[in-house]
Amino acid sequence: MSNSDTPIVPATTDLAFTRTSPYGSQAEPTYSGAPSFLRRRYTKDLAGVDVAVVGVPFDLATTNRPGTRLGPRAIRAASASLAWCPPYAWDFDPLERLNVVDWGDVYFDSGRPHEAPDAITAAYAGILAHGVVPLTLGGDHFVSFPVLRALHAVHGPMALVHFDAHSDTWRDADGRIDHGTMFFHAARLGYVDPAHSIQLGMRTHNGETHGFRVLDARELHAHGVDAAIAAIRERVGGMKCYVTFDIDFLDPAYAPGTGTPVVGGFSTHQALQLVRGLAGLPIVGMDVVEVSPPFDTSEITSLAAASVAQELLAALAASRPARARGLCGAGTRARRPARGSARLRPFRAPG
Ligand SMILES: [Mn+2]
Repeated sequence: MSNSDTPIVPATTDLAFTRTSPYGSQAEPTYSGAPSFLRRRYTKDLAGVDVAVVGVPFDLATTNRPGTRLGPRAIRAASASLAWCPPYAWDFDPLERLNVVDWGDVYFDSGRPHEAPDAITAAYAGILAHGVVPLTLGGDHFVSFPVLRALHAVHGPMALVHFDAHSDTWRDADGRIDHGTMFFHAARLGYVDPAHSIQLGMRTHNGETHGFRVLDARELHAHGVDAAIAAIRERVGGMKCYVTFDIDFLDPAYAPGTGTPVVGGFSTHQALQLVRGLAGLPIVGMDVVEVSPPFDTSEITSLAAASVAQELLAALAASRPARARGLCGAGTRARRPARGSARLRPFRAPG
């Protein structure tokens, strides 16, 4: 807290319904109130909105442990502890630059699982008609497929930036609903352009890359975060891109609550650094998937997912112009940034 004249006093509760401005970070008791993502307004009204947070509680495509249908709710709950101040590394509050709302969850009939993909795509088509960037909370990783299908109808082929322990490009028959094959289908159908796409963190075998650049776990561990960021930015170029973050990119020590954990992964610190490196890319959609709360411990995984999602918002906001500061409640400490700046707070060594 740098606003020494502003005490950390919760002004109200249920900001999901009671907030008076769509902008800014505002304190609310972490343990109470309606748990919208980052305490944003809970609404289906997307007029003037920049980013719609959308839950897709679908976990019928998982090949191992289920439970990610409970992911959106858990990520929202964990995000309550992040909502009172901007993400630490940045010199601005992304929520002062972006009008972000929580749209709630996509509905589908769990008794008709094969209809779910079309239901998800149809819901996103309606959301995208308002010109928003969707930030999806999964759900298992299959949900990226119906979301990409809706985005492709608006934006055409996209670059995919994919963090995961798994490539999810294993060959598969048309129409199968599987959380390990949807990027094979997405490439085959032209939703994503492998020549501009990059997959990071893989540590499971797949003999085929289908033209994707695969920066696997060994290469990422060996050459580090900065080299990976350079590789991402070179690969994407100026193409519109979709960022998908499977929480199992993280090592199980940092994300135990997931369906198909694989050891030898990455820390939350490394993940946040990588996401910061996406600042300025032309992101048209993003997701954080595969959080399975029944396998989580102490909300480690859902907090990691909420933090990655918050950092994705900052990466998107970094290239947006600063707007005049709105009403900021207790807990806001961001300084007004220069127009269009994308600055990280400088690091100063102690002493
Ligand atoms: Mn995975």
